[in-house]
Amino acid sequence: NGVYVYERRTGVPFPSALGPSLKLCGVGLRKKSLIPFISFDVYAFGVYAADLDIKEYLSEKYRKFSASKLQGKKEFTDDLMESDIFMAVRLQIAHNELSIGFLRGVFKESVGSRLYKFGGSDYKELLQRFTSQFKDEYKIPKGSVIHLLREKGQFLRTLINGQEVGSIHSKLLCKSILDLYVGEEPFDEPAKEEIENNVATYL
Ligand code: DAO
Ligand code: DAO
Repeated sequence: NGVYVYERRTGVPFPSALGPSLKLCGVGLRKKSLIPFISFDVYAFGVYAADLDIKEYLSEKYRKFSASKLQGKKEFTDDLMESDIFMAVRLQIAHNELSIGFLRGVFKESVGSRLYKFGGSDYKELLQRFTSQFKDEYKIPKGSVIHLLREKGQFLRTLINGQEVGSIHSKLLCKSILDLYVGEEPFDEPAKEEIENNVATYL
């Protein structure tokens, strides 16, 4: 509907809604450090969730709490990550010189650590399926937009500049991806707080 929220450090605009059901809950920045004190911006992100799904899955349990009580409540974010709520993360690449091979390595490390944290031993095959979606021939200059959709039934669907590159049915993978943004050690802590607050307004 033409309303945007801007990620303040990169100036990247995020539509306040995606399609008829996904509402923007928070925006943030994914950085990557190479050596201590030296880091660069990888992408700006926006986290979206279907407001009606939040109501359906979380209202009964959490409606009685104020937003400030829910802030930092691990059970609340765990339920958000595990319920069958339609969600999406929209990423906009903030850097011009990133090769797909380099990014694949970065994502392998982050997503791999979460798959291992939640899934234990047999995570390698799933990680391989996820990262092999990002083929060397894709071009992702600065400004490229990637959508990671957690669809009903726990499918993780990936779109690069509007083109679908794959869909993987795995609750563990969906949870692991969302954990990067709203879990215990998120990429951007203030963004996580903003997401928690906005999700609470849909209860
Ligand atoms: O930021 O470490 C991370 C995890 C990001 C999840 C995967 C994002 C997919 C981006 C694909 C771009 C390259 C083709
Ligand atoms: O801009 O890359 C793009 C394509 C738009 C993808 C956004 C996904 C929104 C999904 C909404 C579905 C509603 C049922």
